[in-house]
Amino acid sequence: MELNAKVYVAGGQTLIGAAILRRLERAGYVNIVGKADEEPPPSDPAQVEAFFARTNPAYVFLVSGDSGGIAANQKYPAQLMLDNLLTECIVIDNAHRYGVKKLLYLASSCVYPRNCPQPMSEGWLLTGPLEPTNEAYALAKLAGIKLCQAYNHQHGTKFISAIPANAFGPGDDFSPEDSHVIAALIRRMHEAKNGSWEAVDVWGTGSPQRDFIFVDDLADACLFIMEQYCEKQQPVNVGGGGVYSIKELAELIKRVVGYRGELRFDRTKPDGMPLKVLDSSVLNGMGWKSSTPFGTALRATYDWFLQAGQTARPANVP
Ligand code: GFB
Repeated sequence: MELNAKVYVAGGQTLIGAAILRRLERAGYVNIVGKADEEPPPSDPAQVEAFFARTNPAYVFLVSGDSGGIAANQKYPAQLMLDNLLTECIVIDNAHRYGVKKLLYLASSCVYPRNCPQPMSEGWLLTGPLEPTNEAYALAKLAGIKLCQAYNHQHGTKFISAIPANAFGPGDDFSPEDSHVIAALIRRMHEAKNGSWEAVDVWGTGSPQRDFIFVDDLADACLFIMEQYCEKQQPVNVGGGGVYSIKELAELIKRVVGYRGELRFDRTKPDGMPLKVLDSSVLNGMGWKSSTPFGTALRATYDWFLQAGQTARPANVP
């Protein structure tokens, strides 16, 4: 990917898209199209087509599509599924018709079966039933992977896919109900500290385990994959390297935020997938590893929340 190549990040205003844009700019890419207000709504076919006709990007990072945490997935399955299906169909088809050299589609670790052997390697895709709390979203993400492969097969395109662990970081959605766990707990513990609450609710039993990736590391991986990964019929996992139970995570966030009260596990709320850890040996073997220590990444996320997050627009769901 030459530094003067035209690059488009579909979903440039999402957590991950914004981090990819920052990373591209830091690397010296000077020809990024569709930034900020210039980005067409990715689920509007006419505007996306006009955008591709006008700008002719050579490389596309496809990270658009609504997303949310476990509660948002249960409340808005139709919207999450529809928005993701629409944006991937529209962007992928235009990428083919306007001759994009290479496209990287970002799926999600919820594409693996609920009872997948851990850590989950790429070969386990489509081998069992999905986690019910996010089945609709996961099916849309699986469709995105398969759509890339179908275009490669039928049209000879170079559309690859990556499967990231649970991403978090500056720019995250900190809405109390619909966000993912890290943003939700940072916000709740911050409010609890300021309000001198005795206890903070943590959803579920605290025992599920997750593989978290700092969004700046994920953006770095996306550039690496765009440049180095060529396997068109097999997606590649992007794990964060560390695995934490929700209880361990809550204790860490408590320390970062400086909250001194108790943690109260709310067992009326769902746990979701019991274990979700990516096997990143393919990507690690190619020479990429996430590098930000988890504590540093949590601190950077809290710092961002203190500056901007409390007033930031909830990102991705209505
Ligand atoms: O981050 P989260 O919503 O993602 O939840 P998933 C992870 C775990 O944290 C679950 C627990 O066991 C939650 O019950 N948790 C504890 C909380 N307290 C909270 C809280 O206040 N808010 C939230 N959100 N969780 C998502 C999928 O699943 O993973 C999406 O729903 C997407 O589709 C994403 O794939 C990566 O890992 O459970």
